[in-house]
Amino acid sequence: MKKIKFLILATVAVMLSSCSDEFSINDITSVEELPGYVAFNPDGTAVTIAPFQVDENDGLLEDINVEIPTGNLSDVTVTYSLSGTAVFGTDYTIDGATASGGTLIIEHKQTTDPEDEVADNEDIPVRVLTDGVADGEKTIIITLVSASNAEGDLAVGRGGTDFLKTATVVIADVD
Ligand SMILES: [Ca+2]
Repeated sequence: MKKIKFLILATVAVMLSSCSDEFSINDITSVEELPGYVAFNPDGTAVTIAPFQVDENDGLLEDINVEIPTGNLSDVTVTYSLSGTAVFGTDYTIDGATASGGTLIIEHKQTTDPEDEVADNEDIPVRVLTDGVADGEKTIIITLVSASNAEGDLAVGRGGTDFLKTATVVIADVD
């Protein structure tokens, strides 16, 4: 029994020493150099996001979330474009945006705050409007265009791809 314990201890000791041999200060540097990106926040690990189905009288939508899964070292400004059949100002509004698009600030989370354990993220505050006219279904297409912070530019879409780069809101008519 003692021999087995010794063997286990010896194995652990060898593993620990080999770990420390492989560690280098470059590993820390490479963490900071991970390519950051900004993307729409899907359920779980999905790489696509289902269209948001809403009614035109739903008011402010609270599910259109943009995240930085890789974390950020300072506030990130995200620009997005707007398209689709819904008319800005008539069918919907977004604070701080115009018909062509807007910006979003994802604030750097303070790690000293225990509430801030989730990935850094922010909602795009889309508010749908009812118009009193039976005018059918309309869509808003929100596309992430660019993102940057004090450290430089970040990619948009998951890993800089087209995945999670666009979100669609389908507005059902209630008139
Ligand atoms: Ca309507």
